[in-house]
Amino acid sequence: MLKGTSLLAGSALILIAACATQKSVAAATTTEPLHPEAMLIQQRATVTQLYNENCANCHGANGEGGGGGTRTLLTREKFDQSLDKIYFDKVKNGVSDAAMPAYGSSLTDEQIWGLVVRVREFQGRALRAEFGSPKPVNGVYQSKLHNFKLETVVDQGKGLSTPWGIDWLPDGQMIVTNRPGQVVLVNGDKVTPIIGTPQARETGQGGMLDVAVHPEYKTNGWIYLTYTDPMPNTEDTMTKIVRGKLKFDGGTPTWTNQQTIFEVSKEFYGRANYHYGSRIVFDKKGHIFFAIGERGGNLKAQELNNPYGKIYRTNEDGTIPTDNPFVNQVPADKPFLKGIWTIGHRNQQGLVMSPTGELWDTEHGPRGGDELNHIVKGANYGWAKVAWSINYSDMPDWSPWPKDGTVITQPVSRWLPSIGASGLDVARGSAFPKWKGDILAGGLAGQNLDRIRTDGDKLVEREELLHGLGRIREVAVGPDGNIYIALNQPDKIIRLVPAP
Ligand code: HEC
Ligand SMILES: [Ca+2]
Repeated sequence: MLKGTSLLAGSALILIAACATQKSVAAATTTEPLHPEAMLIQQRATVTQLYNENCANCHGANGEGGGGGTRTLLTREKFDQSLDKIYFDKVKNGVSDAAMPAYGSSLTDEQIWGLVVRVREFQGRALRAEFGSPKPVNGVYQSKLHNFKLETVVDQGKGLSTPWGIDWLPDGQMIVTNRPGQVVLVNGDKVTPIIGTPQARETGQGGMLDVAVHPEYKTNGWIYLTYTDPMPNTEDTMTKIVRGKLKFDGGTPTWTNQQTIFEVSKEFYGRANYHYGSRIVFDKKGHIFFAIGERGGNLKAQELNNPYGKIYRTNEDGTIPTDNPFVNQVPADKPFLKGIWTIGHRNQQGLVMSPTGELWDTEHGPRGGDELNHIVKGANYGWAKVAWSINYSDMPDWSPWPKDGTVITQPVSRWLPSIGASGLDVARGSAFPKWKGDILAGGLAGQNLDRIRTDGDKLVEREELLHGLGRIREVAVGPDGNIYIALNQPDKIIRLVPAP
């Protein structure tokens, strides 16, 4: 560490180094306080600076090890979330038999956690470079439990544009949302726009979002849509949910009978054009669940006086079940908040009700810390009090463990580094019997499809099935049990089908 310090020019970095050096020495010898200016600069240090000044000298510039008797951190065994807390504790308390200093007195918990995330970023990059992506052999992907191949369902240039949600009508036609605003029917590879769907505003992450066909569609004809609703004459928007029916006018599908299911008061429309959520699922007991993102509200996700960063449960017509967890705690003049089921979410772009009745979400962390959560009535999922992330600015702004006693339900699985979690379903049906009950999760920036097996709230395994084919925005198991994927860049729908 001292050697690293002497190589540096420029006052700020030297002061950070001096601060950390002095402290780790101090921890061993005296309790002399840091120079106030050095302390202040250390408080403002980015994770990159903290790593380079405190850790690189022993662990190498990218975690490859070699200095101070360290071995490489870049192995598959070490790239395991069950070690996250162990790593945190080792950095905080030191490794006495291995000459690793303790940083608990010189770095905050947030800084130490940020360094663990940094190590995860090194590992993610190095392991991808070393092992690459799942690759087909003669068109067949060989995963642990099933071989599969990919088929194109709707190719590029056939009428899809940033496809966001997929569901099926009982006659086998697919219904797909295009984020710029259209909702389309897909028959074979023929794409037909539905006339008269609500006007969504495509802005940032917003637009036409999810679609869900009622499980009793044959008898009631309901289709649900979530979208970015614009406030007229302003830039303000908010997630809104409606349902409607299809009428076929001389073959042209037309949206009719629209009813509003979820709409917040105008004071909650805002200029932020991100973190809308938004997925919608049925529990087949007369309720829907849907996810509304935090809309840039951060800690507002913790409060019951606003709609941001929550998962909701309402009856299928939008009315409120009397046994919802917060009906008596939300402001009386904002009845739409009575639908709140859970709090503390960030941007939930995956939501699924498993065939056994378990509700799961995936949501985006900032840099690192995308989450798979088991959603349980009334629980708090932590944002923005805690997170498994570094901030986009490279500042260590969070640790995963609350210090103020708040009870947080932690993710069952987390992605460090981030995948941009989006699209979630549970494998079922006869096509992939050995995957039955496994969670299938997609990633945008990560361009990955992961299969996740859990045992209660414990992660059993996570296997990457696909990587690098495009941004995966939606994952949906079809009526045939095949696994359909909406890709963005290129904009198309593909499916996994079993292969010998
Ligand atoms: C003086 C050298 C030294 C410095 C400085 C140092 N470490 Fe270590 N660290 C070690 C040694 C030695 C081990 C024992 C494991 C090994 O063989 O690599 C270790 C272990 C670890 C482990 C646990 C690895 C495992 O597989 O269990 C983590 C995580 C870690 N260090 C992170 C850091 C971070 C983050 C910093 C900077 C804040 C840091 N270390 C600073 C020497 C150092
Ligand atoms: Ca969380």
